[in-house]
Amino acid sequence: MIKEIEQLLNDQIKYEAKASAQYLSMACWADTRGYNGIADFFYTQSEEERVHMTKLVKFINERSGNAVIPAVDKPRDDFKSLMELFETFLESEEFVTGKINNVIYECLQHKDYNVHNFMQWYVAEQLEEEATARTLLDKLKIIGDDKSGHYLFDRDINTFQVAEEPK
Ligand code: OFO
Repeated sequence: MIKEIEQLLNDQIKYEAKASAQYLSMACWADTRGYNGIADFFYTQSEEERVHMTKLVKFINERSGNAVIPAVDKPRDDFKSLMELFETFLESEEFVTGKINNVIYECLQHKDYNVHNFMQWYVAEQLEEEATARTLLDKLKIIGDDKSGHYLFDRDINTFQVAEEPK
């Protein structure tokens, strides 16, 4: 495996681990404030990010590279509102998308079409996750500060059109 690309994939492991920890922290925030639906949503998101991380770990190791498991900083847990919680979700997804686009760009520079092909799964996944984050944020903007709206949002979040993992 090309060393520069291996390093970028290892960096990507860190970003997926960071997202997983962040969403677990967001699940805790919601869980301790009575938002059980939102908590479930973020527990699931956290698991998914862990799967994304493991997929990279295995890919690197199977191609005779060395996956490095990173330390992860303490995630944020100081959200002032549901709006801030979901803004953080969208920001996190946009950040990861930017990093994935950079891996794709470097794959093309190095003519590494193998990794380029592998990363297409992540491109599709990011599209879905960003769309989900925007949809949920749009709904919260409609609801504003209305407490009964928050109650319904929490109750229905897992019935909104939430994207599935690409195959
Ligand atoms: Fe790993 O899927 Fe989003 O961040």
